[in-house]
Amino acid sequence: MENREIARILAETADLMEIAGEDSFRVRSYRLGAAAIEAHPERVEGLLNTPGRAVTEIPGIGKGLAGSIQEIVRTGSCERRDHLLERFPPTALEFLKIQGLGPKSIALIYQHYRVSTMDDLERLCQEQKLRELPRMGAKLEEKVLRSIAQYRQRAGRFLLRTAEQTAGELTAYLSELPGLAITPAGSLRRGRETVGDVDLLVTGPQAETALERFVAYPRVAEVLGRGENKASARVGREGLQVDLRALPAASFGAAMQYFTGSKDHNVALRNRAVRMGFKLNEYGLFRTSDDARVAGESEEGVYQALGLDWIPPELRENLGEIDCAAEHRLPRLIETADIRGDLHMHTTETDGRASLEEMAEAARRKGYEYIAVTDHSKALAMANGLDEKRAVAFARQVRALNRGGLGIRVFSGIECDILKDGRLDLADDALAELDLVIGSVHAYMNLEYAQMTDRLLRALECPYLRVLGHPTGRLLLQREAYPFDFDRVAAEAVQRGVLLEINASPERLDLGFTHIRAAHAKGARFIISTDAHHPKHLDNMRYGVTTARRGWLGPGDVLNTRPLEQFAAALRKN
Ligand code: DGT
Ligand code: CA
Ligand code: CA
Ligand code: ZN
Repeated sequence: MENREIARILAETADLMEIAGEDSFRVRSYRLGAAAIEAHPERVEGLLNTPGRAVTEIPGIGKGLAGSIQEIVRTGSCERRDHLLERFPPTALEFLKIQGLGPKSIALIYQHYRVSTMDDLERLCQEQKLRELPRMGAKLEEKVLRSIAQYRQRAGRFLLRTAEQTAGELTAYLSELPGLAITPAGSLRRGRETVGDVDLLVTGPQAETALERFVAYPRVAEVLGRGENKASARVGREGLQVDLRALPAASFGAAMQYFTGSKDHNVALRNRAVRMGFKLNEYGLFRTSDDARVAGESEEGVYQALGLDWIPPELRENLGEIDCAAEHRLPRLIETADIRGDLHMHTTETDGRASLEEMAEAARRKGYEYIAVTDHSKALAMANGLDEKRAVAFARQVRALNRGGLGIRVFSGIECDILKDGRLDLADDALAELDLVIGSVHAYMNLEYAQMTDRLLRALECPYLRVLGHPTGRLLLQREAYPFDFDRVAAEAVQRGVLLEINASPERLDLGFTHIRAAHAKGARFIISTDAHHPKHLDNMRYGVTTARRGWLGPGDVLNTRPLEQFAAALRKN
């Protein structure tokens, strides 16, 4: 069992305990425990199986929690969670995903009404029954209804990271068959931030055996279908669906093209083929006049026969890429190898899990030339954010560190909260001491459209602000972007030379690709950064790069592709 899975079950237990009104101290210990396990660099299951070692070695894990963790690794759940799941309908955990409903409100709703499904909850709001409960009103009913609609839209989708991990596991498992070529297709290959199901294609002499082997995979929870050249199954505890297709080599390219999609891209491509006197499907490209196969073995071949340059999968959304490919003017997209530094990360000074030196060393090992360390500011009291004095002391510490020959240049930065009224959390003279000021919204996310727009515009007025951090505040599959006039804020950021962050954390990927493209068209420039709270999070950079590619960005659009000297000069210029 992966640490992530253990952490998820602990966090769920904490949520259920809170709904049950259990002691808040104990709830917190489960939640902190979940975070500690998630961030722990070695596999907890391995640790448990090593004689003489115990989970209590991990900071933040006490004796009580250790018992639950052992149970979870052994049985997939723990007694405490099982009891609570019996008391509440299984949808209790789903209700927590509805904005506006915390554990306390959910407990209250359970006490007063017999609700067990999302439909029940929706009906309660429509019948205006929520407002009969203490501290609930018409506004909340509206909010819950809106949130239920959003919930339905994202239900059944998974983070790109989850899809990538499942595909990776299966690829390793199937690769034991000799001569098998395995390729991801679908939204996973296009790098969409969330994925409905994983599409995998295999070809080779053993392709049919691969279907056999796939349905026998130990983590397959349910086989959904098994045909001659296709099998579908739900994999893992999350129940992510995987479609595996076995294909002959002669049409592998055409199948890759077809099953990569998107559907809109395929429809446009097929229309182009028809106009040119061809027929295009997953078996190949055929001349209409005599049914002769013109292409199909390779994807490049298919595009080429249609008079097109090969189109990177990230661009295949029918948003102008086909015309560009016809005119040979597709952009050279940014690649992970172009990135020379990471500019947003946290340390033990606030809510990170590693020291400044450890983060710098991890970044150096990745081959970066520079990093900026950007801990939180004081408004984020829970994270022990820096006040002016600590921020200035930190800048000094970084200057001293750089004199010591770290093998990587460290810039002193801060992720400064944008307060409710748009002022930055720290005074100008402190911000002036730092090399890089990122401004982010972490609280009061439910302001009205106009007020949120004004707040962000006001933040951009601060002369020390260099980057707008995770600019829309979305959390994938959990929280929508806050409402504001994005075009106006992006235009103002361009005017003032403020860069927009593409936050590479797989839970955020904010900005998303449509916003990136819109801002790019206005002349915006970007940074891609991981927001790492642990050295291993530095590896998330690739998700940010994929999102930037989906936004059509090249290396020149992203400041942290610059070599150190150029980058430092660009920072100073402001
Ligand atoms: P997802 O799974 O919802 O994240 O998105 P996709 O794009 O992976 O969609 P999926 O798994 O339903 O299908 C994989 C690809 O197969 C899709 O991107 C394009 C192709 N495809 C599926 N259905 C159709 C269709 O009705 N027409 C065409 N032209 N292509 C289709
Ligand atoms: Ca799919
Ligand atoms: Ca599929
Ligand atoms: Zn942040």
